[in-house]
Amino acid sequence: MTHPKITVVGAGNVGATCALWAAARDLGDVVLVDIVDGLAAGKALDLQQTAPIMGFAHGITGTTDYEATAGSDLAIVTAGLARKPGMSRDDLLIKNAEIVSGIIKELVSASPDVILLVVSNPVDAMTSLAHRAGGLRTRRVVGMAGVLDSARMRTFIAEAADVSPKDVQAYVLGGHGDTMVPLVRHSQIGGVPLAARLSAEQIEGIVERTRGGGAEIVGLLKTGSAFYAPAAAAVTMAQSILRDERRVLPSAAYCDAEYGVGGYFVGVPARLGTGGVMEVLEFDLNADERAAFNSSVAHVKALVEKLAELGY
Ligand code: 2OP
Repeated sequence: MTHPKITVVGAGNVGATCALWAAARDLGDVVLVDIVDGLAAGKALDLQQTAPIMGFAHGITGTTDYEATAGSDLAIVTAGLARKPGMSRDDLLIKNAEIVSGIIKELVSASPDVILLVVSNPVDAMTSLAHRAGGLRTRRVVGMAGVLDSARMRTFIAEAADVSPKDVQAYVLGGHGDTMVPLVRHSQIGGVPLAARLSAEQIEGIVERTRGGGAEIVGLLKTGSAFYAPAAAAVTMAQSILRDERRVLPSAAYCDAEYGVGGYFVGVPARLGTGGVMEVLEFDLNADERAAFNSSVAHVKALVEKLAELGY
């Protein structure tokens, strides 16, 4: 695609930063949408005026009207409430279900071939809702979570090991919440297992800080949640899809037989390229990892079933 069209729904901190990162990487023409009059248009105009300085060629526009999103190749959905200190992501379920459901219907009506990349929380449940509300094939719907959680884990490992975060590989699977599963055994520093360089206490501390990574930032900001790293994670996934990079990235992807999940969107390694999720890759999980993963999946299933009871 020479000029992919990317819609970003929600011009708050996450959405506006997605537009910024997408523009900086010259991914395509960006349409930023928000219900608040002037918000998307103002931020888009401001971002467009960085083009001469940052050197990107694509355009950015802002609107309240979904007609302007028509023919989008990919849509990043960031709209919805963010949590406040003391809240869990699950506390956003009902309100964000109402918001996201309406957005998905508008998006797919204007762009029947769109790929949906969901960021709104609780993201595994919102991704499942987006799939049902949009009626798209499962591979064309994916949620952003594992790239963010893994980036946090990689950052903490790099800090503790005094190495570049670029040379740290870490994987976090399962739901994007307190039950997420940092896979210590599959994480490495330049190919070297963590245990070769970090103590058991350090590793346990990193696992706990990763699980609490979102809440740590909410506690500091007090008025909302993280947005720079979530946006960078979403745009990295979008780039792999739009440029057919076929990166293997932890993503909330549809799993049926995979990992024995049985038909839900949950965080797993996914090969992202043209058409969205090309493949779910299966890690070898030991008994403890499998138990933690199954527990996380069960939590996601409970949220999805709660949405189904409410008609989503
Ligand atoms: C986070 O973990 C917002 O869920 C996102 O920061």
